[in-house]
Amino acid sequence: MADHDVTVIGAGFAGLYQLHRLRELGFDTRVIEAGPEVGGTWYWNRYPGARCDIESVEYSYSFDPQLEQEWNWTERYAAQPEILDYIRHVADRYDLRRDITFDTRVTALEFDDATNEWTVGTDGGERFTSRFVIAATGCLSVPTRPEFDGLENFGGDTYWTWDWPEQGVDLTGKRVAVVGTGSSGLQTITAIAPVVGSLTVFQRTPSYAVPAHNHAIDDLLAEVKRHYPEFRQVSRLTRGGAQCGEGAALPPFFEDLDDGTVTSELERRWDNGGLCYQQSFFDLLLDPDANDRAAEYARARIRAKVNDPVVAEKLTPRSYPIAAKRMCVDTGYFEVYNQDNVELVDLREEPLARFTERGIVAGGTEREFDVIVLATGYDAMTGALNAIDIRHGDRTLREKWADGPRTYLGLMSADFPNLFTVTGPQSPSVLSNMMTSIEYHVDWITDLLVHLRDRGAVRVEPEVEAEDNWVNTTNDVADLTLFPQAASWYMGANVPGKRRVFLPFAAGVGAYKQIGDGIAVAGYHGFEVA
Ligand code: NA7
Repeated sequence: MADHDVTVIGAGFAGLYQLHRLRELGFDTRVIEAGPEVGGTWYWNRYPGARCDIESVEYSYSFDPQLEQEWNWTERYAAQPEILDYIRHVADRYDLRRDITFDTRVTALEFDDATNEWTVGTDGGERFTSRFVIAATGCLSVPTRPEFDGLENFGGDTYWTWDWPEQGVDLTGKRVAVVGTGSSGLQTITAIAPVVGSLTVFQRTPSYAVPAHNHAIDDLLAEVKRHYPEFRQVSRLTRGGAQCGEGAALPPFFEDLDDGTVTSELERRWDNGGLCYQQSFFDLLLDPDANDRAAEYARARIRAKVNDPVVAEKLTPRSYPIAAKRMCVDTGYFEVYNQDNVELVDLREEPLARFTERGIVAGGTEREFDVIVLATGYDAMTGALNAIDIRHGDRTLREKWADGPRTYLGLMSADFPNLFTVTGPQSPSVLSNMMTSIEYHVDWITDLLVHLRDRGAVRVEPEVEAEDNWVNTTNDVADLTLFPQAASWYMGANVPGKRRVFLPFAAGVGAYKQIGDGIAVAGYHGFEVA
């Protein structure tokens, strides 16, 4: 008999909820967490200004109506400390910590056909067996570490956004460089600009960023709480797992709108703020004309914020369709460049050559700094799984996925039985409100484990044909969209040597739920159970 029924890897939002569900149902469950605390991405990403870009009323658990009613978010978009408080509260409220082993990383998984169990190996040297393993390892949890020439020679302080010191860093009056202008870079830059002595931003690609219009949410929260269950039902059937203030209404098709309405629709969305701008038209990521209009409107709004037209031009994204790379949500980012002590270095014009003891050489100029902040991103969606030596027989999952991930529903991979991924590749995950996707996957996996237990089954895996069909479907959907036109982490394009395939399932959370529900109702069609 295995040491545990289920091993869950990771104690972020997904791992905690998975533990709660399984324990309630009597499964002996153990969670292994690399960090010293619960929270996953919200534990590690404590850089200045770190904030969620999905609204708080949506980015929260829905499984317990009492929790939903009792927890009070303070802002429309919650900052990292408040989200971490919430996760800690959940861990304590449901007494989850007693089944979590902290400061321990799963390094190896090996499946034994004779026992239908996984042997789990950790970096602490422990080995134990588990009937099932659920990887709740996060989609953006393994940072890339670009090989910057001479980085180790820098004599000042270097910080990565994903590993910011818990006690914080005093940047008052310091000469600071930031490399990277995705969400992490933008948020850091905006937060530190008021206190630093000088700030130099090294930008390779400008980001489309929509203003957050963040504010206190007392009234909105009270309103949502009055009908929270119905509110959640609606969110689960939307494309992005969040309503964008529009309820169940679908966005209009671009070609159905006259010119004036197109502009007013864009203006309304932009002024409301946030990622929902990309919902301006249903076909914004399908129709190049729709995308061009939304992009041009965004560019004009961005340019209008920056006083120096040369700097404004450098900050204006042009090289890819809007929203084909993850958009950012900003709280005064572009206005930072109106400060006299802020410089933007466009790495396309002035390539980054090397780091030196004193600073950074780009475009033949050495600039000197006290502190360098690196906000250079993640090996998204497959990084955490590929970091574990996952073996069945003479094959590893890494080898199987060398040309891109192969999964059924983003939940399992053929020939790797009894191993599940929460928000895995080829599921909507990073294109959605992660909380909606996490809860759906955890509930789906839990139902399947109960189904197996009820039948005395000990093994489940996808049929190869079902998996092939799902891979093709995922690719076909992606090919209908403009997503592949951007060199994004959705495509694996930010990791040297990573195969470029579109990683998430792009047809939306609502469509995915209908497929997933249908497969379950049909007796887990496409899965082999033994
Ligand atoms: P992102 O969005 O991947 O951003 C990373 C940034 O770092 C981006 O601007 C990159 O430029 C830049 N980068 C990466 N490597 C280099 C090198 N070698 N030289 C210069 N610049 C570089 O990561 P984030 O952490 O900001 O956000 C991740 C997600 O977290 C975000 O999308 C939200 O979902 C939450 P590039 O664009 O590749 O030219």
